[in-house]
Amino acid sequence: MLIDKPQFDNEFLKELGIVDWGITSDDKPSSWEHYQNWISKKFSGPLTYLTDHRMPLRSSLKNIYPEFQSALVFLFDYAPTKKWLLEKNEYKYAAYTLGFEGGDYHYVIADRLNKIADKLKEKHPDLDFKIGLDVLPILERDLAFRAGLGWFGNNSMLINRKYGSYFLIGSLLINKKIKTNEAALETDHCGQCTRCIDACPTLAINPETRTIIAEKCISTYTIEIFKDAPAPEGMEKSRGEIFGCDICQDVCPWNKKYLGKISSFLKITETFDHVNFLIESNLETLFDKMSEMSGRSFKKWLKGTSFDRPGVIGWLKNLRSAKDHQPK
Ligand code: B12
Ligand code: SF4
Ligand code: SF4
Repeated sequence: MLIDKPQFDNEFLKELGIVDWGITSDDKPSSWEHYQNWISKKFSGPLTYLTDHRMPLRSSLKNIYPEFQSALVFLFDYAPTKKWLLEKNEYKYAAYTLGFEGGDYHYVIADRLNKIADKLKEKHPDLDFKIGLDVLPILERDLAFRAGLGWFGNNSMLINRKYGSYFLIGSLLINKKIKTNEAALETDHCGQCTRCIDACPTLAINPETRTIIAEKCISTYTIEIFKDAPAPEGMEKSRGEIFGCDICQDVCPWNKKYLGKISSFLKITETFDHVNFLIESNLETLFDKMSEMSGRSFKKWLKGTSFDRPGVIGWLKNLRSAKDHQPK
């Protein structure tokens, strides 16, 4: 069944932190071959969830949601938090970790997407939907590309001409076809620029494929490795990142342009007040506190934030590596 293009007023979108959104009815990623090449070159490194039985599921949205007719794709901004961190020369944490009121974006953005679905259901009570937000086997950058929201940068980020790349991508896959033209696809605006490639301390960006060599990436090392492990070569040239890495975004002119236009902002809710402890503490304090914690008490402490993912062993590995590789 065909439905009219949904209209969301600006105030509603602003309240949800959405800076842009788009629609696509194309269930197949345009960059499927890039993904396959990436896997065959073994660039996925330790990220086995990208190579296991879920890999072929990414070839069509219908594999995970057979009723799929359209996707509404939203960009959830965290640039004001990035600006706040940059003003403080604070690089310990990737900005997305703090950009959603200190909470784990998987919950915060899922709530927001549910609010949008509720709004759609007021008009279309028989609407069915599935939330796309990191967890399902979907190539989400490609989905946003098909919805006309940006291009794939050399750093492999989805970049929007107006809003740069400090946003997360969340989508609603719905069982209705929307009366609208397919989005015009964004063209490449990296031009001759190579700033992200030059700035990456661990040489994790492959310029030919415009993808990341996951095992060299500081983001992989600090978020996805849950055991003790040596840091990637070049870590000493980092800025002291201990959870996630924004270096290849911070140097991007499209981000600088957008940051120049906005105000800095950080909001941590009372629920996540302990996140303030993380921001304010130095390496030694963090190390002392965490080395006394059991795995269970650590998870309980950071529950509901993005920080609990690598567990206490993973965190101690990050802190040890940060101590051993003080920025030069
Ligand atoms: C695994 C993963 C990672 C891994 C691997 C990242 C990678 N680049 O492959 C690690 C842990 C390193 C990581 C790090 C980060 N991630 Co991550 N990650 C994912 C996840 C779960 C899957 C990505 C994936 O499938 N990778 C496989 C590669 C091959 O696919 P891809 O990255 O989507 O790249 C596509 C394009 O680059 C395109 N492409 C490449 N070259 C070319 C050339 C041409 C001509 C064309 C047409 C296409 C094309 O093809 C690829 C396949 O579709 C997604 C969520 C999701 N379900 O999609 C989030 C996601 C990509 N991550 C996200 C974020 C925010 C980050 C970090 C910024 C977090 C941080 N600050 O530490 C960093 C950024 C690192 C970087 N520069 O990419 C966001 C990106 C938002 C955006 N604006 O792009 C996503 C979409 C999560 C979300 N829901 O918002 N991540
Ligand atoms: S996130 Fe950091 S380590 Fe990974 S590619 Fe970007 S700059 Fe390099
Ligand atoms: S830094 Fe330059 S090359 Fe890298 S993504 Fe931004 S515009 Fe593209």
